[in-house]
Amino acid sequence: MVLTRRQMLQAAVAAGMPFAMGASSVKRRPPTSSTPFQVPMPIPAVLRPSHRSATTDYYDLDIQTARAEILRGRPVPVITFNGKFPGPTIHAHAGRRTIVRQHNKLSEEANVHLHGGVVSQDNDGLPMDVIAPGTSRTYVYPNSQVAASLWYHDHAHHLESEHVYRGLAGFYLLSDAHEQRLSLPEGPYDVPIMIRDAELAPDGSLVYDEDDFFGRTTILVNGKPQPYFRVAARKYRFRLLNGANLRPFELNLSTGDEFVQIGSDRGLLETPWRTTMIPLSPAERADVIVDFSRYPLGTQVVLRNSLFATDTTTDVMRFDVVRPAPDRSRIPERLATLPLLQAPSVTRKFTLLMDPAQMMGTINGKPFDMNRIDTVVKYGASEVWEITNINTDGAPHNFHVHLVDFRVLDINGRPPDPGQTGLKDTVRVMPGETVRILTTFDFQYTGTYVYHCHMMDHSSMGLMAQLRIDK
Ligand SMILES: [Cu+2]
Repeated sequence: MVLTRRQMLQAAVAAGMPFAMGASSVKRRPPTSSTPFQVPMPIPAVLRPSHRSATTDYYDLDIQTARAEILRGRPVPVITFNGKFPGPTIHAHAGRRTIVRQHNKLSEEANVHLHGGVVSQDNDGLPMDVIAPGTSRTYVYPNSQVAASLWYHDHAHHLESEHVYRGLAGFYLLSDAHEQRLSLPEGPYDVPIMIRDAELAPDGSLVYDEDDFFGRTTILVNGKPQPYFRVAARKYRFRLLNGANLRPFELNLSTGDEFVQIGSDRGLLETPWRTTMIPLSPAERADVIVDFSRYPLGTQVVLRNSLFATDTTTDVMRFDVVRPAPDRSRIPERLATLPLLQAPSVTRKFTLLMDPAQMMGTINGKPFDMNRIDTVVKYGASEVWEITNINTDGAPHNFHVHLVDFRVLDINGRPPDPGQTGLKDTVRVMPGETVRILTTFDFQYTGTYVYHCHMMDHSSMGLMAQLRIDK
């Protein structure tokens, strides 16, 4: 009998092997896995507005198939915004509106969700609110929130997972006057880095095999496998985004040196957090400063992953320190003032489960149903949500709520690391963990939104539910 990878994993789990052990028992090196650090890391191009008014920047994006060289010299089909893999970066500024007209040139539905955006229900790109093939849709983003590293991606239900996997994702970097006054590294020294995994066929094309965590053994950074990036011996700000469908990362530097984390999902931390390890589950962001002035020219510093890491998923990318450069940027000891936590009036409990035998994900025992509202919240209410990963096979989850940001109170009763104490919209929930978050539902809008696991294979298989905020 030939076992599928899934059956092998289930056998490993039944034998009491933890998830990570399961990984090593079934891992295989795909024929295309290449030597790391052979290609430069591209920086996604910044999208230019189609036009500007006194209050608004207008953009046009085509959702279209295209070809990309994931492996050098082998163009393969991908699904893109404007033909770019990953999509172009949108720059936005608080107080100025962004309006994006999306043209769906695919032969199937798609839509666009601004992850982390405080936007009305009609502009949120909810799973059932899709752009029919051959039509256009305009999304309005008011940008009335603090500076943050956001991103946009497809969210059409049952399609989002494969669409994002094949390339429908890009950065949306929102700045504001406060952030600009801080003298953080900027311009060419402020670099978005989207990290994900993929399974590549021998011809270099993307293989999408639903929920196949262990098959995705190639790490891509801004669309290229384990690239290198030439840096000056000075401070850089990196906007780290986990753009993977399933894979959580724990990132470190090969020198053992610290990152200075200055921000998380929804903006700056109150104070910089010096740490040697950055955890990043799918859709989470971490803004970090790395100071390369501490290294002699010629130094190579590898960004590494230590979570569920195998021989091909340990090295993420390499920074090569190649030139001196002046540096007037600084890292203030006070970055932001976060809103005070409000006393909660409601506590709710949520269990997250992915049942691989049924290929079904559930929250509180129920798979997603567009005709069911699972949670009704009063506008302005402060609530604690207690989220438990009840998978017993070692599968990690995470938890994302649209519209709002939240604060992580504790993880299994222990306070989170300082890097997790800022404004969050996605939080990792490892097997057996219970994470308590607190939010006040006063984000300008009422209406229906969703909350879900952001391991997109899981959400597309039902690990999602609906929230209605009532006046
Ligand atoms: Cu999940």
